[in-house]
Amino acid sequence: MDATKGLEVPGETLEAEVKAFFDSAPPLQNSDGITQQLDQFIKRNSSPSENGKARRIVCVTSGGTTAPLEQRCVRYVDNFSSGHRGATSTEYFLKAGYAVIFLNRKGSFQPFCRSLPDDPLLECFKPTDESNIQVCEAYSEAVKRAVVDHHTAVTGGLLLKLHFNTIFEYLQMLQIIAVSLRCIGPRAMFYLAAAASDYYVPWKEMVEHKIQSGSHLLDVKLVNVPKMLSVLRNDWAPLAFCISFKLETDSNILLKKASAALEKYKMDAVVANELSSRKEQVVVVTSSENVVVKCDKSRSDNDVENPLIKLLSEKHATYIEHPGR
Ligand code: PAZ
Repeated sequence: MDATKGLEVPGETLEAEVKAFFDSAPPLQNSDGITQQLDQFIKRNSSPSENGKARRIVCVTSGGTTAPLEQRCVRYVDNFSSGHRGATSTEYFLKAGYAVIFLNRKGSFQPFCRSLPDDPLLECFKPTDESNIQVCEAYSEAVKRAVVDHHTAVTGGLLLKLHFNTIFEYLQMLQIIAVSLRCIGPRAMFYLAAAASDYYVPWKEMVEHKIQSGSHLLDVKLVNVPKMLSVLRNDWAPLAFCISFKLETDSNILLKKASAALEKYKMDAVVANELSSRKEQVVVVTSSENVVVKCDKSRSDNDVENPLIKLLSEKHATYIEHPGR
Protein backbone atom coordinates (compact mmCIF):
# COMPACT_ATOMS: atom_id res chain seq x y z
CA MET A 1 0.00 0.00 0.00
CA ASP A 2 1.33 3.41 -0.90
CA ALA A 3 0.49 5.15 2.37
CA THR A 4 3.78 6.91 2.90
CA LYS A 5 2.52 10.34 1.97
CA GLY A 6 -0.85 11.83 1.16
CA LEU A 7 -1.12 13.35 -2.26
CA GLU A 8 -1.18 17.10 -1.83
CA VAL A 9 -2.48 18.77 -4.96
CA PRO A 10 -0.19 21.77 -5.50
CA GLY A 11 -1.93 25.10 -5.22
CA GLU A 12 -5.23 23.58 -4.14
CA THR A 13 -6.86 25.68 -1.45
CA LEU A 14 -8.26 24.31 1.78
CA GLU A 15 -11.70 25.39 0.60
CA ALA A 16 -11.37 23.29 -2.56
CA GLU A 17 -10.05 20.31 -0.59
CA VAL A 18 -12.96 20.54 1.86
CA LYS A 19 -15.46 20.79 -1.00
CA ALA A 20 -13.87 17.79 -2.72
CA PHE A 21 -14.03 15.79 0.51
CA PHE A 22 -17.71 16.47 1.18
CA ASP A 23 -18.73 16.18 -2.49
CA SER A 24 -17.06 12.78 -2.68
CA ALA A 25 -18.45 11.47 0.62
CA PRO A 26 -21.36 9.02 0.49
CA PRO A 27 -24.40 10.89 1.89
CA LEU A 28 -24.91 10.47 5.61
CA GLN A 29 -27.84 8.19 6.53
CA ASN A 30 -30.56 10.00 8.44
CA SER A 31 -28.95 13.44 8.49
CA ASP A 32 -32.39 15.08 8.92
CA GLY A 33 -33.11 12.87 11.92
CA ILE A 34 -29.74 13.75 13.48
CA THR A 35 -30.35 17.48 12.96
CA GLN A 36 -33.76 17.13 14.60
CA GLN A 37 -32.33 15.26 17.61
CA LEU A 38 -29.66 17.95 17.98
CA ASP A 39 -32.12 20.82 17.75
CA GLN A 40 -34.30 19.26 20.47
CA PHE A 41 -31.26 18.56 22.67
CA ILE A 42 -29.91 22.10 22.33
CA LYS A 43 -33.33 23.66 22.94
CA ARG A 44 -33.89 21.53 26.03
CA ASN A 45 -30.51 22.58 27.43
CA SER A 46 -30.87 26.24 26.64
CA SER A 47 -33.40 27.26 29.27
CA PRO A 48 -31.95 28.34 32.63
CA SER A 49 -30.97 25.42 34.93
CA GLU A 50 -30.83 25.48 38.78
CA ASN A 51 -28.15 28.19 38.91
CA GLY A 52 -30.24 30.49 36.71
CA LYS A 53 -27.88 30.07 33.74
CA ALA A 54 -28.35 27.94 30.65
CA ARG A 55 -26.30 24.76 30.75
CA ARG A 56 -23.04 24.57 28.82
CA ILE A 57 -23.00 21.99 26.02
CA VAL A 58 -19.91 20.05 25.02
CA CYS A 59 -19.42 17.90 21.95
CA VAL A 60 -17.02 15.10 22.93
CA THR A 61 -15.60 13.13 20.00
CA SER A 62 -14.25 9.69 20.77
CA GLY A 63 -12.61 6.64 19.19
CA GLY A 64 -10.91 6.15 15.84
CA THR A 65 -12.37 6.65 12.39
CA THR A 66 -12.00 4.10 9.60
CA ALA A 67 -10.93 4.94 6.05
CA PRO A 68 -12.51 2.37 3.71
CA LEU A 69 -10.51 0.93 0.81
CA GLU A 70 -13.53 -0.41 -1.09
CA GLN A 71 -17.02 1.09 -1.53
CA ARG A 72 -18.60 -2.23 -0.57
CA CYS A 73 -16.19 -2.22 2.29
CA VAL A 74 -14.35 -5.35 3.32
CA ARG A 75 -11.07 -3.70 4.28
CA TYR A 76 -10.25 -0.36 5.83
CA VAL A 77 -7.43 1.59 7.47
CA ASP A 78 -8.04 2.00 11.20
CA ASN A 79 -6.18 3.24 14.27
CA PHE A 80 -5.55 2.26 17.87
CA SER A 81 -7.98 4.56 19.73
CA SER A 82 -10.20 2.71 22.22
CA GLY A 83 -12.50 5.62 23.06
CA HIS A 84 -11.53 5.42 26.74
CA ARG A 85 -10.56 9.13 26.88
CA GLY A 86 -13.83 10.31 25.35
CA ALA A 87 -16.09 8.00 27.41
CA THR A 88 -14.39 8.85 30.71
CA SER A 89 -14.34 12.57 29.93
CA THR A 90 -18.06 12.44 29.16
CA GLU A 91 -18.76 11.19 32.68
CA TYR A 92 -16.73 14.06 34.20
CA PHE A 93 -18.35 16.65 31.94
CA LEU A 94 -21.78 15.46 33.08
CA LYS A 95 -20.62 15.69 36.72
CA ALA A 96 -19.42 19.24 36.03
CA GLY A 97 -22.93 20.21 34.89
CA TYR A 98 -22.51 20.04 31.11
CA ALA A 99 -24.92 18.52 28.64
CA VAL A 100 -22.89 16.21 26.39
CA ILE A 101 -23.14 15.29 22.72
CA PHE A 102 -21.04 12.10 22.60
CA LEU A 103 -19.96 11.55 18.99
CA ASN A 104 -18.34 8.14 19.17
CA ARG A 105 -17.08 5.23 17.12
CA LYS A 106 -19.57 2.39 17.12
CA GLY A 107 -18.29 -0.37 19.43
CA SER A 108 -15.78 1.85 21.28
CA PHE A 109 -15.78 2.48 25.07
CA GLN A 110 -19.02 3.94 26.39
CA PRO A 111 -19.61 6.23 29.39
CA PHE A 112 -20.43 4.53 32.73
CA CYS A 113 -19.07 1.13 31.63
CA ARG A 114 -15.55 1.36 33.03
CA SER A 115 -16.21 -0.89 36.03
CA LEU A 116 -17.79 -3.61 33.92
CA PRO A 117 -15.92 -6.56 32.38
CA ASP A 118 -15.16 -6.73 28.64
CA ASP A 119 -18.27 -8.71 27.79
CA PRO A 120 -20.78 -7.34 30.32
CA LEU A 121 -23.90 -9.02 28.99
CA LEU A 122 -22.42 -12.50 29.21
CA GLU A 123 -20.22 -12.03 32.28
CA CYS A 124 -22.43 -9.95 34.59
CA PHE A 125 -25.56 -12.09 34.34
CA LYS A 126 -26.35 -15.72 35.02
CA PRO A 127 -29.37 -17.95 34.42
CA THR A 128 -31.31 -18.98 37.52
CA ASP A 129 -33.67 -21.35 35.77
CA GLU A 130 -34.87 -21.75 32.20
CA SER A 131 -36.71 -18.45 32.01
CA ASN A 132 -34.91 -16.14 34.44
CA ILE A 133 -31.57 -14.39 34.62
CA GLN A 134 -30.04 -12.41 37.46
CA VAL A 135 -27.03 -10.16 38.00
CA CYS A 136 -23.99 -12.00 39.41
CA GLU A 137 -23.27 -10.88 42.98
CA ALA A 138 -19.73 -9.73 42.10
CA TYR A 139 -21.05 -7.20 39.57
CA SER A 140 -24.36 -6.16 41.12
CA GLU A 141 -23.15 -2.76 42.40
CA ALA A 142 -21.26 -1.95 39.18
CA VAL A 143 -24.19 -2.93 36.95
CA LYS A 144 -26.67 -0.95 39.06
CA ARG A 145 -24.44 2.18 39.03
CA ALA A 146 -23.84 1.96 35.28
CA VAL A 147 -27.52 1.42 34.40
CA VAL A 148 -28.80 4.13 36.78
CA ASP A 149 -26.21 6.77 35.79
CA HIS A 150 -26.64 6.11 32.07
CA HIS A 151 -30.44 6.11 32.29
CA THR A 152 -30.44 9.33 34.36
CA ALA A 153 -28.21 11.13 31.85
CA VAL A 154 -30.08 9.99 28.73
CA THR A 155 -33.66 10.31 29.97
CA GLY A 156 -32.78 13.59 31.70
CA GLY A 157 -31.86 14.94 28.26
CA LEU A 158 -28.22 15.55 29.26
CA LEU A 159 -26.51 12.92 27.11
CA LEU A 160 -27.01 12.47 23.37
CA LYS A 161 -25.04 9.63 21.81
CA LEU A 162 -24.30 9.61 18.07
CA HIS A 163 -22.25 6.91 16.36
CA PHE A 164 -19.88 6.86 13.39
CA ASN A 165 -17.63 4.34 11.69
CA THR A 166 -15.91 6.04 8.77
CA ILE A 167 -14.05 9.33 8.41
CA PHE A 168 -16.85 10.38 6.01
CA GLU A 169 -19.53 9.84 8.65
CA TYR A 170 -17.43 11.44 11.39
CA LEU A 171 -16.75 14.71 9.56
CA GLN A 172 -20.26 15.06 8.18
CA MET A 173 -21.68 14.56 11.68
CA LEU A 174 -19.17 16.94 13.24
CA GLN A 175 -20.23 19.59 10.72
CA ILE A 176 -23.93 19.09 11.51
CA ILE A 177 -23.25 19.30 15.26
CA ALA A 178 -21.06 22.40 14.94
CA VAL A 179 -23.56 24.24 12.76
CA SER A 180 -26.41 23.28 15.12
CA LEU A 181 -24.43 24.53 18.14
CA ARG A 182 -23.58 27.85 16.50
CA CYS A 183 -26.74 29.42 18.01
CA ILE A 184 -25.39 29.04 21.57
CA GLY A 185 -22.10 30.83 20.80
CA PRO A 186 -19.42 30.61 23.53
CA ARG A 187 -21.58 28.29 25.68
CA ALA A 188 -20.54 25.46 23.32
CA MET A 189 -17.32 23.50 23.72
CA PHE A 190 -15.68 21.06 21.33
CA TYR A 191 -13.48 18.42 22.97
CA LEU A 192 -11.98 16.60 20.02
CA ALA A 193 -10.49 13.42 21.48
CA ALA A 194 -11.31 11.20 18.49
CA ALA A 195 -8.36 9.95 16.49
CA ALA A 196 -9.49 11.00 13.02
CA SER A 197 -7.75 9.51 9.96
CA ASP A 198 -5.15 11.73 8.33
CA TYR A 199 -5.55 9.92 4.99
CA TYR A 200 -8.47 8.61 2.99
CA VAL A 201 -9.36 7.25 -0.43
CA PRO A 202 -11.83 9.63 -2.14
CA TRP A 203 -15.11 7.81 -2.67
CA LYS A 204 -15.11 8.31 -6.44
CA GLU A 205 -11.59 6.89 -6.77
CA MET A 206 -12.38 3.88 -4.61
CA VAL A 207 -12.99 0.50 -6.24
CA GLU A 208 -16.53 -0.74 -5.78
CA HIS A 209 -15.85 -4.39 -5.05
CA LYS A 210 -13.49 -6.25 -2.74
CA ILE A 211 -9.88 -5.83 -3.88
CA GLN A 212 -8.67 -9.16 -5.26
CA SER A 213 -5.46 -10.71 -4.01
CA GLY A 214 -2.84 -11.88 -6.51
CA SER A 215 -0.45 -8.98 -6.92
CA HIS A 216 2.54 -8.51 -4.58
CA LEU A 217 1.82 -4.81 -4.38
CA LEU A 218 -1.44 -3.31 -3.18
CA ASP A 219 -1.42 0.03 -4.93
CA VAL A 220 -3.92 2.25 -3.13
CA LYS A 221 -3.50 6.02 -3.26
CA LEU A 222 -4.44 7.76 -0.04
CA VAL A 223 -4.87 11.54 0.02
CA ASN A 224 -4.75 13.93 2.96
CA VAL A 225 -7.96 14.52 4.84
CA PRO A 226 -8.38 18.33 4.74
CA LYS A 227 -7.55 20.12 8.00
CA MET A 228 -11.08 20.42 9.34
CA LEU A 229 -9.96 22.09 12.58
CA SER A 230 -9.49 25.30 10.58
CA VAL A 231 -12.95 24.95 9.10
CA LEU A 232 -14.52 24.22 12.48
CA ARG A 233 -12.85 27.25 14.03
CA ASN A 234 -13.40 29.70 11.15
CA ASP A 235 -16.68 28.64 9.56
CA TRP A 236 -18.72 26.09 11.48
CA ALA A 237 -18.45 27.32 15.08
CA PRO A 238 -16.39 30.51 15.32
CA LEU A 239 -17.46 31.37 18.89
CA ALA A 240 -17.21 27.92 20.45
CA PHE A 241 -14.49 27.02 22.96
CA CYS A 242 -12.35 24.51 21.06
CA ILE A 243 -10.02 21.88 22.53
CA SER A 244 -8.09 19.63 20.19
CA PHE A 245 -5.70 16.79 21.04
CA LYS A 246 -2.18 16.07 19.89
CA LEU A 247 -0.86 12.53 20.19
CA GLU A 248 2.77 11.61 19.58
CA THR A 249 4.94 8.60 20.35
CA ASP A 250 8.10 10.73 20.52
CA SER A 251 7.85 12.91 23.65
CA ASN A 252 10.68 15.14 22.33
CA ILE A 253 8.43 16.65 19.67
CA LEU A 254 5.09 16.55 21.50
CA LEU A 255 4.91 20.04 23.00
CA LYS A 256 6.31 21.72 19.91
CA LYS A 257 3.68 20.04 17.74
CA ALA A 258 0.91 20.91 20.21
CA SER A 259 1.95 24.61 20.27
CA ALA A 260 2.07 24.66 16.48
CA ALA A 261 -1.46 23.22 16.29
CA LEU A 262 -2.70 25.75 18.87
CA GLU A 263 -1.47 28.62 16.74
CA LYS A 264 -2.28 27.21 13.30
CA TYR A 265 -5.88 26.20 14.07
CA LYS A 266 -6.56 28.95 16.64
CA MET A 267 -7.64 26.43 19.27
CA ASP A 268 -8.34 27.61 22.82
CA ALA A 269 -6.24 24.74 24.17
CA VAL A 270 -4.46 21.67 22.83
CA VAL A 271 -4.21 18.61 25.06
CA ALA A 272 -0.83 17.00 24.40
CA ASN A 273 -0.43 13.32 25.19
CA GLU A 274 2.16 10.64 24.59
CA LEU A 275 0.89 7.19 23.62
CA SER A 276 2.25 5.09 26.50
CA SER A 277 1.59 7.60 29.31
CA ARG A 278 -1.72 9.02 28.03
CA LYS A 279 -3.77 7.56 30.88
CA GLU A 280 -1.50 9.04 33.58
CA GLN A 281 -0.49 12.44 32.28
CA VAL A 282 -1.37 15.09 29.69
CA VAL A 283 -0.22 18.67 29.15
CA VAL A 284 -2.78 21.38 28.46
CA VAL A 285 -1.13 23.84 26.08
CA THR A 286 -2.65 27.33 25.84
CA SER A 287 -1.34 30.66 24.53
CA SER A 288 -0.39 31.75 28.07
CA GLU A 289 0.83 28.56 29.78
CA ASN A 290 1.45 24.83 29.67
CA VAL A 291 -0.24 22.97 32.52
CA VAL A 292 0.84 19.42 33.36
CA VAL A 293 -2.19 17.41 34.47
CA LYS A 294 -1.60 14.10 36.26
CA CYS A 295 -3.92 11.55 37.77
CA ASP A 296 -4.02 11.62 41.56
CA LYS A 297 -3.08 8.07 42.64
CA SER A 298 -4.36 8.66 46.19
CA ARG A 299 -7.99 9.00 45.00
CA SER A 300 -10.36 6.21 44.01
CA ASP A 301 -11.51 8.19 40.92
CA ASN A 302 -7.90 8.52 39.86
CA ASP A 303 -8.40 9.18 36.15
CA VAL A 304 -6.41 11.93 34.49
CA GLU A 305 -9.72 13.05 32.98
CA ASN A 306 -10.96 14.15 36.44
CA PRO A 307 -8.49 17.07 36.92
CA LEU A 308 -8.40 17.65 33.14
CA ILE A 309 -12.13 18.32 32.85
CA LYS A 310 -12.04 20.49 36.01
CA LEU A 311 -9.32 22.65 34.45
CA LEU A 312 -11.01 22.92 31.04
CA SER A 313 -14.38 23.67 32.60
CA GLU A 314 -12.80 26.59 34.55
CA LYS A 315 -11.11 27.90 31.41
CA HIS A 316 -14.39 27.62 29.52
CA ALA A 317 -16.22 29.57 32.26
CA THR A 318 -13.63 32.37 31.99
CA TYR A 319 -13.98 32.35 28.21
CA ILE A 320 -17.77 32.72 28.46
CA GLU A 321 -17.28 35.81 30.65
CA HIS A 322 -14.70 37.27 28.24
CA PRO A 323 -15.17 35.72 24.79
CA GLY A 324 -12.65 36.65 22.15
CA ARG A 325 -9.13 35.44 21.80
O1 PAZ B 1 -9.15 6.59 22.80
P1 PAZ B 1 -8.02 6.33 23.75
O2 PAZ B 1 -8.42 6.60 25.17
O3 PAZ B 1 -7.44 4.96 23.56
O4 PAZ B 1 -6.84 7.34 23.38
C1 PAZ B 1 -7.08 8.73 23.48
C2 PAZ B 1 -6.35 9.49 22.36
C3 PAZ B 1 -4.86 9.24 22.49
C4 PAZ B 1 -6.84 9.00 21.00
C5 PAZ B 1 -6.65 11.01 22.54
O5 PAZ B 1 -6.21 11.44 23.78
C6 PAZ B 1 -5.99 11.83 21.43
O6 PAZ B 1 -4.88 12.25 21.53
N1 PAZ B 1 -6.72 12.05 20.33
C7 PAZ B 1 -6.21 12.73 19.15
C8 PAZ B 1 -5.32 11.80 18.39
C9 PAZ B 1 -4.68 12.44 17.19
O7 PAZ B 1 -3.68 13.15 17.30
O8 PAZ B 1 -5.22 12.20 16.11
